[in-house]
Amino acid sequence: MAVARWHSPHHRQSGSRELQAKNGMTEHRSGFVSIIGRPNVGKSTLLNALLGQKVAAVSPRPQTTRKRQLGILTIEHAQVVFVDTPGIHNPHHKLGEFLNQEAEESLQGVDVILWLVDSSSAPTEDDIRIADLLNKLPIRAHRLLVLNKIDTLSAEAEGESVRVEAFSRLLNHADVSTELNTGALKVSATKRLGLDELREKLISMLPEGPPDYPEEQVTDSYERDIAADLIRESCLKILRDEVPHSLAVRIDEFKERENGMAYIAATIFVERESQKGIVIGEGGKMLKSIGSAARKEIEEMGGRKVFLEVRVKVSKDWRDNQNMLNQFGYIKRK
Ligand SMILES: Nc1nc2c(ncn2[C@@H]2O[C@H](COP(=O)(O)OP(=O)(O)OP(=O)(O)O)[C@@H](O)[C@H]2O)c(=O)[nH]1
Ligand SMILES: [Mg+2]
Repeated sequence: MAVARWHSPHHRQSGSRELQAKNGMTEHRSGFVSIIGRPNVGKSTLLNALLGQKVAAVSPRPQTTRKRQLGILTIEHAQVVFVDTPGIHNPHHKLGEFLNQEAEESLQGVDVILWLVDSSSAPTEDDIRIADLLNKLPIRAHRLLVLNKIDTLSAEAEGESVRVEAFSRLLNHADVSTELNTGALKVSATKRLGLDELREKLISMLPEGPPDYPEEQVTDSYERDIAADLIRESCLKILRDEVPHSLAVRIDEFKERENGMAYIAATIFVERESQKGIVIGEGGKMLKSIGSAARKEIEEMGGRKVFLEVRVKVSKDWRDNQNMLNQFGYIKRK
């Protein structure tokens, strides 16, 4: 997989493309689309579905995504650089503050802000918080309201329009594209409904210009960072209680072996001794299933066999410990 470092949208090289656009030399469009929304609405699922490949961890639990991540879609007439972000919520730890900051910073300097909402429930406090942020934005990027999970709504059209109305009412309408009642902006990321229309709508909102990234590049994340997220994803899916939120994963070693396999050693950090016991499970059973589910995902991502070794360590209350947050790369950029 082609990977590179995070590039802030502010740092993209846009000079040449502005010139090209001015000269009318191209009808190619390119730009940045931030996907924001409260936790668990399906932002990362939507990103993966739009790209047609998995670059972002996904789970049924909130706060799966912890860092901004680019997903780059290159097609013949356009390049869309999606920014997947952590869910915006009411924070209870330093970690939560970091997550919100990651998401809020992604509102700056992008061409389109895609506000993804969960159509299976009425707007929540977090949705209101996000709408307020969007209404207060000094620089007006295009904003687009998209309803996800329409597969969960009953067949009566009434359910959909009630939801569209409830969410769009939260926005200051002067310059919002909500495309009410067109059906174009109601999607199901898991059932792949409405994605072609959404993609074309987004492209039409981007400026003309050449691509910012090489066509083979699909994300800005290193494979080892995605591997850490996939291990955390498998914990989030397999563990039942509150433990998953107290989890962080560090990759200690990532080596390509001559036989074509990769060797990965990772540590799962939890906040308390009791949680360590839960993650390891009776006779190490739980850790074994976490490791084997993660290994499969990492193998699929890299297209090669992986030998994965995982251990568990306690780092007391790390979610409120700035040093530990730094170690895991949850570092405020400003
Ligand atoms: N029924 C249904 N479920 C969906 C759909 N899209 C996503 N989901 C589910 O919603 C859950 C959350 O998905 P994520 O993609 O991790 O959500 P997120 O918004 O990235 O969450 P955070 O990273 O925690 O902010 C997962 O269980 C998905 O399978 C959809 O269109 N329909
Ligand atoms: Mg996510």
